[in-house]
Amino acid sequence: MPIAITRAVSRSIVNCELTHFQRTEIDLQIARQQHYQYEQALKSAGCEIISLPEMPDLADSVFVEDIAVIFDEAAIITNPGAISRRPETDSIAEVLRQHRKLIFIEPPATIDGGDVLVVGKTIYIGLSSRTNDEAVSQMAAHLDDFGYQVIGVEVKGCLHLKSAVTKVSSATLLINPAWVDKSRFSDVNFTVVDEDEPFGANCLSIGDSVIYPKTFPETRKKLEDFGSKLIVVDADELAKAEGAVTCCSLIVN
Ligand code: CIR
Repeated sequence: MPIAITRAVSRSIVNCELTHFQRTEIDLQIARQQHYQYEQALKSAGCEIISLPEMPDLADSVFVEDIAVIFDEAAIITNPGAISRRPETDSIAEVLRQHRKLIFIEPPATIDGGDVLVVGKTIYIGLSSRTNDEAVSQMAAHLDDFGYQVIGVEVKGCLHLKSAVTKVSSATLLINPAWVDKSRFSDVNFTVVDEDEPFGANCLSIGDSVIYPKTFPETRKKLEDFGSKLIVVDADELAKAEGAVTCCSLIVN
């Protein structure tokens, strides 16, 4: 059974980092209710949940995806691109140490897990405002031994690579081609987001389930064709903090 690591929404979420969004009011109670619903969705996708306690002073700590990248062979602990997020790494490392050998990304490399898309043995790394070329080099050096190929991909107009493209299944990517160049990905099929739903490219695929936000009904219709079990969640409140459904968990298979 896969394990999903989550962390409770911080009471300081209103002070979250924002890159492409204007700050709008975030209702903590609603954000926590929606996060609870997300954890239930992870359970119905077959995960056991490790729900970590709130970190009151770390505004973005609910977005655990950015702090690690987990492979069968090891877990990479990132050096997050936003300085405010670097204190999140110690406690995630402590949890993952029980499941995997740890590898640490070191400065001057910076990388957020939201910029890492693993498709089989190919690892696409978004070159975003959070993730730099040095991180691509360090990831390649660490992961080459395990047989992975690491490819840096330019991202524009959004926070992370996985704002622009995620996996619906092992062979199909859900993509917003305005933010990332489709031709950078090989041996995959694409489903393109509805043109009125640019933020709809982030889905979380676990086994034969796909967790997807309520907010993007037209793109959702396209996902229904895949025969995956679609689990629809309300994720609007944390979306105001520039977070989406992959961001709020780390999956240990
Ligand atoms: C940040 O800017 O770091 C947070 N406010 C949002 C992080 C979302 N994480 C993700 O897309 N993986």
